[in-house]
Amino acid sequence: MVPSLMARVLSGIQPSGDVHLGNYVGAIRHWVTDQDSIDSFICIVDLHAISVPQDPAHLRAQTVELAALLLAAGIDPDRSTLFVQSHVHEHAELAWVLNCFTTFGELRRMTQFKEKAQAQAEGSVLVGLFDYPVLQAADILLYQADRVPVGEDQRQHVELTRDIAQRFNHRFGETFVVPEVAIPKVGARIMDLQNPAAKMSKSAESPQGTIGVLDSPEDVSRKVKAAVTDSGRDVVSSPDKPAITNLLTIYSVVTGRNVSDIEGSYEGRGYADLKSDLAEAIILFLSPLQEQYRDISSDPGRLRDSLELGAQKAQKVAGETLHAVYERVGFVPRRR
Ligand code: ATP
Ligand code: LTN
Repeated sequence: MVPSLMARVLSGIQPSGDVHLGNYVGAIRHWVTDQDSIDSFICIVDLHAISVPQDPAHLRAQTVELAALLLAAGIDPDRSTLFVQSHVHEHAELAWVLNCFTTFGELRRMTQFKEKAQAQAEGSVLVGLFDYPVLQAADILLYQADRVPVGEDQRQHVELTRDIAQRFNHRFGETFVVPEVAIPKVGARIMDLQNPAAKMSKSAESPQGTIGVLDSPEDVSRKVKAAVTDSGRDVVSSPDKPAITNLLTIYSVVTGRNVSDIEGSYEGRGYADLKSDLAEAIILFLSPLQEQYRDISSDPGRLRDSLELGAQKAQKVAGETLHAVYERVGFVPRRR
């Protein structure tokens, strides 16, 4: 296997909020299956997380939990490069340089910033929140990533990354790979159990509608039973039945059966049967992941070793890129 012949892909995930079924089936599972065909870098973005206030102990615990979950899901630290952003100081350093090649106007136009800033009084909007996309550009450009898989809401940040890379390359000669945005085909988009019009999300107001991958069987049953349903009583997937459609999608994802097959087996039965079977199916689906998670969490030394290996592999690539950048912008090299 020659890594340089495989596409390099960088994924970022925030250690804020509990990982839910949507994150798992929509993103993490793909990272696991793609490990053999791509050169995968997976970055737990703790520097980004502090762009909104965080409790230190909570942030630390969430970062460790996310790392353990990714390993439990099957990310192999030998095949993929899994690391914590703050372990690789080159991220913050490149972000500074890129700040000097990004305009105030560009950042002011970022939709995510506008939305998040609008929700707060001006006096409390942090500069880090404004600068968030530049740090994201540094994450991507340090690794010379060919592709960046993100949801639609992050497209604008990757477009900005491309602009910054092109600007830098134009001024100083080829330095960065200009990355492509990869928006995954919608496929299984899991919706909130309490509001099937909104996607299941870490930042949802009510945790009732979100199934955490570490939820206990009791919590899963309770949430599935409390899920909103549609009028009527036929178990069918259709545009006028968004709630039942979502339950059937989840059923299909966790069992591998297709939706029409599942519909067939509920002919003449009602929503209650569907819900109790679905709860069982989700519990069964999550159980190996939870078992692996417990196993990995019980050995903090091994977890730290995996993250150390990831940081070393990441830093090797990041260091080379930063070195080239420093040279190009005119910094005097340090005597080795
Ligand atoms: P937040 O609520 O803070 O935006 P989130 O739950 O939407 O968080 P992200 O961190 O934005 O999660 O996304 C992590 C990954 O999970 C992305 O690749 C995203 O496409 C995927 N993902 C998030 N929610 C869902 C969902 N409901 N169904 C399928 N995939 C999802
Ligand atoms: N902003 C992204 C998280 C993120 C990211 C990245 C994604 C930070 N750095 C680099 C891809 C590549 C989010 O909120 N999902």
